[in-house]
Amino acid sequence: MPLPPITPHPRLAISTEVRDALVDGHPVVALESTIISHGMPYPRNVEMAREIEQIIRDGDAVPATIAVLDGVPRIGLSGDELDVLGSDESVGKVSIRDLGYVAALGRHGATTVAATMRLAALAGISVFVTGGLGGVHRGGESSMDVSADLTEMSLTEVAIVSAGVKSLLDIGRTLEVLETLGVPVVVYGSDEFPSFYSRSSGFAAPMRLDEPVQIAEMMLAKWELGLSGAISVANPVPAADEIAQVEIEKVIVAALADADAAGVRGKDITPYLLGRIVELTGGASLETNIALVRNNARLGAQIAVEYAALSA
Ligand code: PSU
Ligand code: MN
Repeated sequence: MPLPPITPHPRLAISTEVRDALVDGHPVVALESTIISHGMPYPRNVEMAREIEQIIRDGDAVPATIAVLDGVPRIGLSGDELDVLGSDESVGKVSIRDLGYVAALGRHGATTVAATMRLAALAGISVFVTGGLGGVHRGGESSMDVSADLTEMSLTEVAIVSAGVKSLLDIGRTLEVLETLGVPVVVYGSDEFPSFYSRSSGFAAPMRLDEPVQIAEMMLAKWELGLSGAISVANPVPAADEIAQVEIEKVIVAALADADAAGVRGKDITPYLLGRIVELTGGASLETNIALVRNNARLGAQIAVEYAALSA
């Protein structure tokens, strides 16, 4: 077996399949695990995780789902390990600040966008697919509840494909913070920034590209210029699967009121709201959520294939 181009990081456990792909310069797509453990109910979460991995494979790339198991950051998981993440109640939500803690204590952790990005970059993976980004929460200008996903994007060299930012966050302030942090936001094939459940948000696309190869060229150009940090690629949910903005807005307002009444704060807010929105929409939001992740997986694989070709 050929040796990896760089010494593998001593704190990471990279699966054989992912390591071989990285050594060969084959396209690899990282996937997060908070969406599995804290973003969707069991067993749909595990079914989604397996299906997404298959979509990436069908797109000629290797999937690398990332999580912490027994304190070890793992890059590339087995089907059984996905099942543990989806069903074991002891799996915590791990963002950047939590990584050292769960690693030292030997715990399981589902990694957020921020933590997954960092681990993907440590492993040498350049493309990452998720559902929605964290951002500035509504009222964040006084609560200061701003996801570490945003600061991490200013640091880590990964292209991250999402369906935009949910309107349970403050989309306008989230876009402003990303601009301040120097993070480019590229909308794929649309002039409007998407709001996760909907193709529209009321905010214009800061940048627009229509071809995966253009996104790969932008990755290369940005990073060769020494501009570290991520490229946020926002991929609007397919029209057939979207929930109209006016409709989801009513549900979000109700869910936010419920969170307030229940006293939910900090890292528990996003999982709580996602669960409540699924209940209030009678499951429709879950179908939209799964559809948009599928759509992101298809685009992510295409970008990874183009980027691998350009980097060869
Ligand atoms: N948005 C979703 N589903 C999710 C998340 C966001 O539609 O599962 C998760 C992601 O892992 C994201 C995290 O990184 O929530 C943000 O949490 P916080 O705001 O606590 O940083
Ligand atoms: Mn927060």
